[in-house]
Amino acid sequence: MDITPIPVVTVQTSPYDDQRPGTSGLRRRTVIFESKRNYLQNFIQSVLSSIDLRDRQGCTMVVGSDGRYFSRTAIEVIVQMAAANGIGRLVIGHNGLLSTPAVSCIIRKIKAIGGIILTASHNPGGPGGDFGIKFNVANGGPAPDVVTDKIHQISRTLEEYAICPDLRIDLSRLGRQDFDLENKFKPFRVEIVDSVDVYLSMLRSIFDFSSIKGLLTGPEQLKIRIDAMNGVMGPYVRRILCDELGAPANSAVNCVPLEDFGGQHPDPNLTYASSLVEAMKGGEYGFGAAFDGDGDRYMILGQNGFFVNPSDSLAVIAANVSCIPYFKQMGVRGFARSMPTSTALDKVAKAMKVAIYETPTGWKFFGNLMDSGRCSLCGEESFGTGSDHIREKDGLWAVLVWLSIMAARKQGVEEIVRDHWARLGRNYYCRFDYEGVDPRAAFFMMRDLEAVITDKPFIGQQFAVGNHVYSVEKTENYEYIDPVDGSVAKNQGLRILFTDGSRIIFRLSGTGSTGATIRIYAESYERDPEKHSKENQAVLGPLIAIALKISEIHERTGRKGPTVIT
Ligand code: G16
Repeated sequence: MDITPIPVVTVQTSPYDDQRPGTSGLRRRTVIFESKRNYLQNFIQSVLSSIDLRDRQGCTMVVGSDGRYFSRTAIEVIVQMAAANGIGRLVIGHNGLLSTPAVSCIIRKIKAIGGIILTASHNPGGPGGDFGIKFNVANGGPAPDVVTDKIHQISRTLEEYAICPDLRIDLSRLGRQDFDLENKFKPFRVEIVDSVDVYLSMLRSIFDFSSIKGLLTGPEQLKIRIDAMNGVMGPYVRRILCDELGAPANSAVNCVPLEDFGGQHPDPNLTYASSLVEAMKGGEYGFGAAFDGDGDRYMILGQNGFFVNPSDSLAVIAANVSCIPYFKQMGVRGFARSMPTSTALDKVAKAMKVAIYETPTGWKFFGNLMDSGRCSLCGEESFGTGSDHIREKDGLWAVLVWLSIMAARKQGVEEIVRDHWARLGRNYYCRFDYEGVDPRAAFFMMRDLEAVITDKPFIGQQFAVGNHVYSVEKTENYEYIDPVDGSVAKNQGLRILFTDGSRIIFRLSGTGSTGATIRIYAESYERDPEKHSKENQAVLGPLIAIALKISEIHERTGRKGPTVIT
């Protein structure tokens, strides 16, 4: 215990009007956090003030980061401000590192009031990249709209913040550090914990480690290649997949968390994880996976680079829950997917007679469903799958699910997916992203498109492309009423449903840091197994052509094509 009490000071500040959290947290260019006076402090004060004073005093919070540039500075400020705002204890990952799923796991395990995760997820990092702050609540999940609205309200009128500028901690020293403060909130304790331990013991209780180990080390050993993309997952991959489950050390690449992710985009998709894709195409490995910066997103590849679309991954996992001890023990209460995620999961739910929920994009919407016992497994097209073991999507958990399924079914990735399609049909699916679009152009495009598609004559309209005719069955600006608390989320995406089950969806992303990102999602269902080996583009091309035509996206944004196609 330090002997001299540490002073608590109040600092005058001016509010910002752009601190509304997006789909998950506040994401901005790093330079904004670094150079705009008190930009970080204002947001942290708004987060802390959003917690009722009676709940805040003496409570415990979890803090972690994906290791990106500016995280250490931000953690120091958060520690100083948490102490000054009456938080009793902070549990922080060793060297500041904790994956987003690990934060969710620890919040639940130690019954913390919430947690702060310093990450801009899959966005690039470094001084020229992005920085972000996620705030998770007591259930371990992202703050729901009612909380983020409150944070935003506070941030718009904030005039001062409280801080202990002299308080210093050592992030590299495991164990407790106690501080005596010059105010009524004392003592203040910081606990530096191993980044992997608690999360690992949770995974042990969910999976049959010996069966996965058998797959990775047995006589017919499955060769895997795991890419941690220089993000936070490196230590988790090494410890869990290599040390615990026996995968050879050279199965894991890019496992040292780097402040700028090695100059790369830590986004596990076919574009940004291209080196993994190339390695898998060589045929040497039977299973490949990559994670994003903070470890909640994942991508699965099979031998020769066979890509598992995230919506299919969710559906395959749902259809094979019996391979996982956790689900065998807990049973399956319901499935959920975000609205733009393909309806492949719905086919599984129907076959298994399990309830299915459709929610807006954003993991926060799954929280109420899981807390109320309605949902056991959920996922999104944006490379996220998870279950009610925590309240975040969980990349490494998904990898262990896949390995468990492969061990139980004694099949490769492609075989499992093709069997699934043969049984329930294939949902061809793709997403076009237009990043960094002028926000006004994006706004007006969406506004006018809504007027076009919700105009009565649009229903029943037929679009003939090639030899296919698509008839519009239903259109809407998607709105969600939470079945648990009745809260309403409006404006969650424009969708056009066709009579043959095809869908086109338009949405503005809530995770970009500059300009607007327009996403177009296209989906088409094919029951006939004879037609399951077509190129995505060939099947979805007509739908994309319709989408481009009715939105006039290229004309209105000045773009010639999308930035990324998934
Ligand atoms: C966040 C949310 C996800 C959401 C994704 C994409 O993920 O947690 O629920 O699907 O953003 O959102 P948008 O389409 O609005 O960009 P992450 O991994 O970025 O934190």
